[in-house]
Amino acid sequence: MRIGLVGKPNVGKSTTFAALTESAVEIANYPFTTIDPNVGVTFLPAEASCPCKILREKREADGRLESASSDDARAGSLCEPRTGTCIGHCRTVPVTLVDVAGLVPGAHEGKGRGNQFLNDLAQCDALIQVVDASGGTDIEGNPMGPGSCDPVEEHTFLVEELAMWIQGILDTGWARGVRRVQAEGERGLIDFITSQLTGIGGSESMVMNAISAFKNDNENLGVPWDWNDEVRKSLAHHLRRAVFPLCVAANKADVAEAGAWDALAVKVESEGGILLPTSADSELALRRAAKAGFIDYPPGAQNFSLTETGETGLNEAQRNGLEAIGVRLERLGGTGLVELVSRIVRERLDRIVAYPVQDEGHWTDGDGRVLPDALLVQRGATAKGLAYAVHSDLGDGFIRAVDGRTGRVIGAEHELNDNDVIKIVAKT
Ligand SMILES: Nc1nc2c(ncn2[C@@H]2O[C@H](COP(=O)(O)OP(=O)(O)O)[C@@H](O)[C@H]2O)c(=O)[nH]1
Ligand SMILES: [Mg+2]
Repeated sequence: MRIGLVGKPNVGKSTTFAALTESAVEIANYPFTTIDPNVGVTFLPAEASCPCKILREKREADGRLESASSDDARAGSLCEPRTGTCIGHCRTVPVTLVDVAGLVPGAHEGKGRGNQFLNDLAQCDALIQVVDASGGTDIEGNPMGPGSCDPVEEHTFLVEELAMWIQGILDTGWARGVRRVQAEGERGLIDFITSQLTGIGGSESMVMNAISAFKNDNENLGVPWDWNDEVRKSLAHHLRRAVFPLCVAANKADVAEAGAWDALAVKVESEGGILLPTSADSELALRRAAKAGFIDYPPGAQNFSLTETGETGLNEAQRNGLEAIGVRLERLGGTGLVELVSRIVRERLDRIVAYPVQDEGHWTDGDGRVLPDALLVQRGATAKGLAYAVHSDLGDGFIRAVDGRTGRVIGAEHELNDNDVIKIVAKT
């Protein structure tokens, strides 16, 4: 699962990236955080309580465990996550973020750092466009003073750039595509487009969805060999929406005027996206204060509280700074960042969380580690699909699975539910 941060310069992409990945790097020491400075891992709170809550309830009921003491740093959690954390049964799951710099006019033709930009983009499952909701910078990112630039224009520019990129990929083989349509009809069209787009993450089902939306949008289409540039551009837009769902962080919301992002929200939502107002620099300041031990600020929280260390250790200026951020949070309902990424994962990418284990009774791995992994899988994924997500050998050797909650044996095609605990039995 990989989400790209895109947008013109100076809108807050790197701030968003630093805020969302920094603490993660610290907590998990995740190996690929260091491979590339613009790729990192963020940890999102799972929607449902970690199944370790059930383990604790069972053990307490059996008299094998005292209830958690009020000074328990894990607030009752019993699991042992290999990555991320679990406090108070709030489990976090890893999502890779990429700071995709280099959007300039002509990026789709490789202008500027365009080629790097396109390579980074190609591997993403979804995109977040960070826009300057305060309208304080021009299209090249030069500071202009609030309200001097239109966020809708910023968004239109990006979606055009993306559509031109995809159209370029389609057009490269268009004559060949047309011959396939002449020989095989609609099937040929789907196969041709899918083969053109697999390199950037396009699948057959994405292409089919895009084509059907494209047909709904364009009456009297005629045959593909008659589709002019404008029609192919419309197709490219639909393909882009399917392959790269785009949501918007209306950033610098803290300094934007009320209503500054309303027009853009309408546009983004009409294209199937989500827009939330965000304040990346507030999130960054809060993560840093939390890391220093001054505040309690769990991921995704809408507010924070001073710790004892904070009460005694903060100087006047720091205290005032945090107070000012508190006022912003109140107005905006949080910094918006974790909520935006979480909603993209759940609603746009339709992911649920599954907990693979080796021991279906104790919910442990081979080393006795309790609920070591929380994996994001597509809603509708099967038990065998989960096996493949863990390891291809486990998928290839799949025999059956066991539902850890009920103890029932389930087959390869059994569809998983959110928060399932699953043991996979495979030939080795
Ligand atoms: N007021 C305000 N400024 C922000 C916010 N996020 C980022 N900035 C500032 O915007 C400028 C550009 O940020 P940066 O992350 O480097 O933008 P990038 O070029 O898109 O990566 C920096 O001065 C940030 O401190 C925000 O939420 N509110
Ligand atoms: Mg940057």
